[in-house]
Amino acid sequence: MSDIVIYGIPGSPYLRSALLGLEEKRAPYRLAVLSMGAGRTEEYLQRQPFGRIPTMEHGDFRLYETQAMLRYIDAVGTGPSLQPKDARAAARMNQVIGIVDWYVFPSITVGVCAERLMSQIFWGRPAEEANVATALPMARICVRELERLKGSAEFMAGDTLSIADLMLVPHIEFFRRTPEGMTLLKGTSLEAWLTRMSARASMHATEAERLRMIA
Ligand SMILES: N[C@@H](CCC(=O)N[C@@H](CS)C(=O)NCC(=O)O)C(=O)O
Repeated sequence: MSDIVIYGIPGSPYLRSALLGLEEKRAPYRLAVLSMGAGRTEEYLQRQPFGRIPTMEHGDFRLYETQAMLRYIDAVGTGPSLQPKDARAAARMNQVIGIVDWYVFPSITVGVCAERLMSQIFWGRPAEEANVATALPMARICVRELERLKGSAEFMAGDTLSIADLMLVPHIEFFRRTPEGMTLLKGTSLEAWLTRMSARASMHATEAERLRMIA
């Protein structure tokens, strides 16, 4: 079987999640770097009709939606499983994945991180304070709830690394680079989890600057 190809733009948290899965599973892959705006081209919309990043190709099989990619990578790759067998841990993993897609991404990533860290690149303007202020209440709930769900476990869904960690960590890593994220995460067990996650080889291998250099 050919290598997995992932299409995306370095710096995208969802792209990083997919790459983290490939690195953790030590699956051979190639990153096809897209330019800014490529997600809107006819060619890309054939791959992902919603214009979102990343997408995946494995031989003649094409896939989008990051959590689906991670489940596929887990199934075809070798190494320890990224999905708990225990029913409750698996449900917790799925719950965290849902929280990332529905609450973390719009509030933490779009509302705070994109405004604070990317507004010039994305929109050619400084951060819009009103957007940050609107996003913060939801961001606060995300941090509080993710902490509660993790409890004293080492990972988001128990004692072993799972897709929940890989989906969440790029967003939280991004968040800690903002003043709001630094304040909200300070001293929490989520911050300690982020520090542990950041020490993993997969996190180093998927740093945006590194990906850009390799590309
Ligand atoms: N549900 C999608 C979300 C992907 C997503 O929203 N990616 C962002 C980049 S991190 C994106 O493509 N943004 C472009 C846009 O909003 O137009 C997935 O899991 O892959």
